[in-house]
Amino acid sequence: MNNQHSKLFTRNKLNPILTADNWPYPINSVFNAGATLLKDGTTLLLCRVEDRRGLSHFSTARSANGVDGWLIDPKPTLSPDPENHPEELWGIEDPRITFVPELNKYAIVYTAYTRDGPGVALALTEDFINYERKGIIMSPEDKDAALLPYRIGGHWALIHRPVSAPRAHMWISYSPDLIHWGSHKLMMNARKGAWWDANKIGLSPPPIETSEGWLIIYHGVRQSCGGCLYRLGLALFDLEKPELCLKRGSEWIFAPEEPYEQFGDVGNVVFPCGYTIAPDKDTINIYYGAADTSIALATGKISEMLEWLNQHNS
Ligand code: BMA
Repeated sequence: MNNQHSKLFTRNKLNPILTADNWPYPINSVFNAGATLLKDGTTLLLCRVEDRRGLSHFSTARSANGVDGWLIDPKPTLSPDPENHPEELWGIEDPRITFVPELNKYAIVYTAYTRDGPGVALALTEDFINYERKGIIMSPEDKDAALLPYRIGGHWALIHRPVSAPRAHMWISYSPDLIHWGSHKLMMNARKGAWWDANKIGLSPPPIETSEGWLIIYHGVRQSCGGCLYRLGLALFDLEKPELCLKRGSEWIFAPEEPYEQFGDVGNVVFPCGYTIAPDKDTINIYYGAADTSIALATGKISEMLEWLNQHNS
């Protein structure tokens, strides 16, 4: 399909780049991966792996070029630990990675599937081998969260998506210590009516820092008789006051079009949780879960996303 929103991103010819068949142990599916570029240039994906009971854990996959030649953990790197962390009773899902220079650690913000629904949990790691869990930081029902890489006005900032049924909007909260969170502010609301992003939206990967502001890729969930349809949009927020929306795109920029996105355990889902940025500081590799079944890659340019927002600000 050659429509306008395809132009911002090019799907990789090798898509889907990771599937259950690549895994060194039996699993159901692998999708919704956090991503980061390690100091030696290796692309690391922290993959959500769903086992054959339906519960999820995380495994890492490493690649020199971010496309193929993946080295996958022979066993999970982070498994749910319900004995010590009861909030992880039904698994851990959808990790977002932020490197935090002040701590010299990666912050992993993920969904902990509690007895009462999904909540937001935080763990820190230096090496993706040992993890320091901080526990649940946003009670259920809340998900789609990521940490900003540095303090804003002395406070850490967390974007997240609490549910106030039947609607769900993006919020931002602040903390002096990564544990106690407050100063909650509505960041961006789901639109209403027939819009593609009506009723339910959420942050996709962590915000992208640009000279113009925090560039955010978010998902809109269209609920219809045929099921849910997950599509992606763009918005820009103030660097120093990230709850302040500067621009919001009218149209979606990426949607399920390929068979591996349309068909799977949950069809019609594209769900990025991570990206890497090339040394040119413009080329961006977006890693997304496709139909809750596999991991796919699309490449674009940050400059073109910002330009598109100028033209499609609603
Ligand atoms: C969302 C999240 C994602 C999932 C998507 C589609 O609510 O739970 O993990 O990919 O639904 O099923």
